[in-house]
Amino acid sequence: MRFTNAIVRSPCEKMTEGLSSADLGKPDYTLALKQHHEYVLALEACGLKVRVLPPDDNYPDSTFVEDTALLTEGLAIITHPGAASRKGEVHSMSIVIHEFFDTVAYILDPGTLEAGDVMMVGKHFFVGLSERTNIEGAQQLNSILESHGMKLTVVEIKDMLHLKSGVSYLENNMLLAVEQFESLPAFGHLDILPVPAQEAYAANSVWINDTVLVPDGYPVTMQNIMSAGYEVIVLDMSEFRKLDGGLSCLSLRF
Ligand code: CIR
Repeated sequence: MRFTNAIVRSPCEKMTEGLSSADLGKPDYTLALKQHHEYVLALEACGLKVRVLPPDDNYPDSTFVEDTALLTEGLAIITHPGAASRKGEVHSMSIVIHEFFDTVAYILDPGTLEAGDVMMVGKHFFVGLSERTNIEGAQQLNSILESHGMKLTVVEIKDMLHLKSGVSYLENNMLLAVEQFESLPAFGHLDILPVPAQEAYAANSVWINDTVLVPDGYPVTMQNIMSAGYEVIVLDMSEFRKLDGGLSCLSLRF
């Protein structure tokens, strides 16, 4: 598989009012803009054409575009975020997605789903049930994927925002995972690259065309990923981490 495109949204000044459980203080907007720019450059270095959407102060968390859509080959699914302050983010994203996809499906009330809870492993998807993604949302996603020849497995998650806060698929059958997922039967067919507890934030790393984006400051995980044969690009994510955001959250890749 190769990705050719990405959609990102520049952080808005109101990001300082974004949702957070991190207790790391407010993000510095100027630094966040710089880090976001570096992120875009990294996507381009991986060969992606990047569509940069303008900041949207109506939605403090709108830079975390990953949660608004699930993009698969030939099919886009617009989500229905579980966080009240984020539900409206999907409207402008839906317009952009229609430029790229002919087939677009929607998650609807009472279903909630944020795509940070969805991990793609080829044509097999995994969805985490979280405070943002409920069983109705997962069931709707299952019906949509099934009708397009894809499969969904539900996994329970605990003590994290989204499934992909703790697990990332690096292609080549390789799963980067924190301890709670290391021996989960649902992932039994995958090779596990464990992430030590003190580096849990780095479990959200992103495979793009054989390069892995890794957050700065997690040397064990970075070394493990390199030893597994991947090129890595290290990115400072300090300001997004303050809002519980990881590398995958900042883009839609397809
Ligand atoms: C939120 O709580 O919704 C944002 N502050 C962070 C979203 C991170 N998104 C992701 O993990 N996919």
